[in-house]
Order: sequence, then C-alpha cells, then structure tokens
Amino acid sequence: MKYLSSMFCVALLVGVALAEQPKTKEYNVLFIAIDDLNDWVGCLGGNQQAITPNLDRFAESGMVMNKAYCPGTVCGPSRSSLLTGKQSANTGLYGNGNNLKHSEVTKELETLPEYFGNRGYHTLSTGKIFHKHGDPKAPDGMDQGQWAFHEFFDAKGGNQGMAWEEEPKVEGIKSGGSRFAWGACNAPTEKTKDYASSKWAADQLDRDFDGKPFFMALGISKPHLPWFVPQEFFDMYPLDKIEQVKFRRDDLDDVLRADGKPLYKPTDRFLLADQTGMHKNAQRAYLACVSYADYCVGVVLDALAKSKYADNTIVMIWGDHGWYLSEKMHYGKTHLWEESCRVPFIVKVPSVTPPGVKCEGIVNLLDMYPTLVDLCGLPPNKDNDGRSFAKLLANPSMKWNEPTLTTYQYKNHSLTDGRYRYIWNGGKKGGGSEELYDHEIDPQEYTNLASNPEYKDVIKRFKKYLPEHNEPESPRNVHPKPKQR
Ligand SMILES: [Ca+2]
Ligand SMILES: [Ca+2]
Repeated sequence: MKYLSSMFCVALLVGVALAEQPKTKEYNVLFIAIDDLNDWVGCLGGNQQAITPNLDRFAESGMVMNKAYCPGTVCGPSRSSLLTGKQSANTGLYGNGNNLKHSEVTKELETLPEYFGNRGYHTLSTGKIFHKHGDPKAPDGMDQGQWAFHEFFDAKGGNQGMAWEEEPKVEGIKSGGSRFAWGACNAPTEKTKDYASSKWAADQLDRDFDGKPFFMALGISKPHLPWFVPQEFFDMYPLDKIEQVKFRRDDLDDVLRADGKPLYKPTDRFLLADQTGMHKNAQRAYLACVSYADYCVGVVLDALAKSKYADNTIVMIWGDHGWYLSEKMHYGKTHLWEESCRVPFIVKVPSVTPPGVKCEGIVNLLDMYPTLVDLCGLPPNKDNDGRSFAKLLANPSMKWNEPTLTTYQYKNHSLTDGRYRYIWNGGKKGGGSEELYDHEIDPQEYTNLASNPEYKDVIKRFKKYLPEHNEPESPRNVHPKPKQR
C-alpha cells in the first residue's frame, strides 16, 4: 500500500511536471530493435532460464511494458507498420516481400526517423531497423532503409567459421525459409556483427551533433536464425540442465476452418526437432542467442549510462514480434497467438518513467511513433494510426486496456485487451473462422472458446475493433531476396 501510494505521488508529480514543461526538443532518442526476440528475457518472465543481465539491469532503471504487442508477426510488416505509423490493413504491407517504398499508400509517408530528421534531430543508424529488400539502386544492392537516416553505418562481422554445428535433418522435411541450424562460431564476440553494431552505437555517444538532439537506431540481428554465436553463450546453458518448453500435441485440434477442417498442422521445423529429439538443443541455441543479444545491447547501454546523454535520452528497446519454440507445434514467427504477438518492450524516459515498474497497460509497437513524437514535443503526425501512451509512462497504473491489433497476412487479425485474445482468421485459408482465449484461466491459449455461447458477447465486443477496411496486398519485390529475412 505504501508502495502504491508513493507510486501514485511520483506519478502525480511527474504528470504535473510534464504538463508544465515547455514543449522543447530536449530529449534524444535511442531506439533499439532486437530481431526475433520473444519474451525469453529475465524481466519479461517468458522463460525462467533466460540469462539477460543487461536488459534486466536496464529494466530496473526503466519500465517493462509487460503487455506489449506487435502490429504484425513477421519482420517486414511489423517494422514497416511501426516505422510508418500505419497498420498493415491500411497499407497492404503484409509480408516480407512488400517493400514500403513500393506501396502507393506508404511510399511518400515520413517514416519515424525521417519525421525526427526533418524536425531538428540528427538521425543515425546501424543494423536492421527497416526490413531489408533487394534493390539494384541501393548501396550493395540492398535497401536497408539507409535513406531514412542522415548517417547509416553498415556494420560488418562474422558469425561464420563453425566450432561445431547442429541441424536437425529428416528425409522429406524441409527446414523452411531461414536455415533451422545452430552452433558455436569461431569468431570471438568482439568480431561478430551485432557486437560491431553495438560498439559503433556506443562510440557515437562520445560525439556532439552540432548542438542538435539525436535519434539513434540500433538493430541487433540475433536471435534471428541461424543461431550461430560464440561458444561462451552456449556454455551459459548446459544442455542437460535445459528445461524443455511444454506443449500439447492436441492443441491445434480445436482450431478449425470455416468448413470444419483443421486450420493448422505441426510445422516442418517442429517435426524436425520432434523427430530428431532436438527440442532441448534448439531451445538452448535460442537462449544462447538471447544472451548474446543481451551482451551486445549491454555495450551501448553501459556507454549511455556513462555519457553526457544519460539523463536526457529516451530509450526504447523492442523485439519486432514473438517466436514459438514448440508451442502450438511450431518453431518460428507468424500466426496470431500470444507467443508471436507479445513482444519484449522496455522503455526509459528520464524524469517520466518511475524506475523498476512493470506496466500492465496494453500497448502496441505501432504506438511508439506517436509516443516518441509526443514525448519530444514534436507536432503530432496526422498519418499515425497508433496512439501516444506518454500518459501511461508517467502513470503506469492508469487504466489502459483498449484492444490492440496484430495482423498476419491479408485479413487475418488478432485482438487482445490483456484478458482475452480474439482471433479472426478472415483470409482465404481460415474463411472467417474464429478463436477466443481467456488468459485468466488459460494463459497458454490451449482452449478455443469461440464456439462456446457463453462468450458470444465477448466476441461481439472484440469484433467492433477489427479493421473495417483491408487494403489489398501491395506489389511484391521483383528483385533478388536478401540473405537475411
Ligand atoms: Ca524479426
Ligand atoms: Ca487448442
């Protein structure tokens, strides 16, 4: 109670301070993306085995958004949405092949870094922030969103040269688009790509930017497949100590298409891990990559804490979507259940976010754009679909549970208000079939309640939040695919 009332006072004071502050561009922004990181982070609690001291330490000084969701469950659409500020249903960007520069809806929009760059900020970036697309006109034939920043550093580093490697192989089963393989690379951590990106970002914090505030974006590429990181990160997780993730083999039986046939079946990667008995090996490799990503992020967070920018820099650390590791008989992203919709999201706004708080408000990565604009005193961007949660950051216990939307491909949507998850499989495959899960009694989303008449009103309430319009898919890339998706 004492804690609650002091929290309330802090929130109240901060609220007053915010209201009285002149709208100036006093904040810098450090924007950190971690590719394919799910909630297997100590402070997120998705897997108790995860060793993430740097993110956890940062969370103690910032705020964990415990119920944060992505706008899309694959890299391209999620990143395009949060960077343009628009939902997939409004842009037609549904897959990794849809370049936002080729969509009639988005090609002229000011993306988040451009919005800051055009309004007095110096913008710089390294690593994957925008989704990569093959483009003959871009440097190295790759559009990485370089055009959105004043400076772009293309970090090099090797995760090649294997000390050992594992890959589950079963005749007749393919591993899917990205190689489902892992092992220890020979390169020392200091010679790997994510370390190089983080070190570059850390070094920039010694600079001045001609008196301008900065917007710096850092993209970490692990734990994206393939899971090749130095041995020391595998050594953190002895294989015989790994606790395997629980899943139910009958879990997909209650998710049916409109014609009554099963909508989903176990994926090829799941079958590979299952039939070779390599679930623990795969889960250990993901954990190793999570700890590697955490180590790299620590380099820039430590540098920020020691820099002159420590007290006037907003930090947002986010994963672009979740990842299944055997749940729903799947290894990977995609689909619309909690495991792929929920993302790690840690925020620190000096003098606004009370330290060490876990916030249960429902936020979407789509909301980052208007929130950063709001916090930095820039004029609102009328094109943004999301909403600013700056108020929530100052007062994390306030009610903030409007259903938030996640989309996967054309016409498939998922909504959650923190209690329920409603899924509308409106695409061709699902034919309008529905799912409903109640997290109060079923946090693993095992039991689909959509056909239970007791929940008719809940579904009715959620349906009102489905997009009224679903923009047809924008043109796909005609250029060669980039190596990493
Ligand atoms: Ca991703
Ligand atoms: Ca089920």
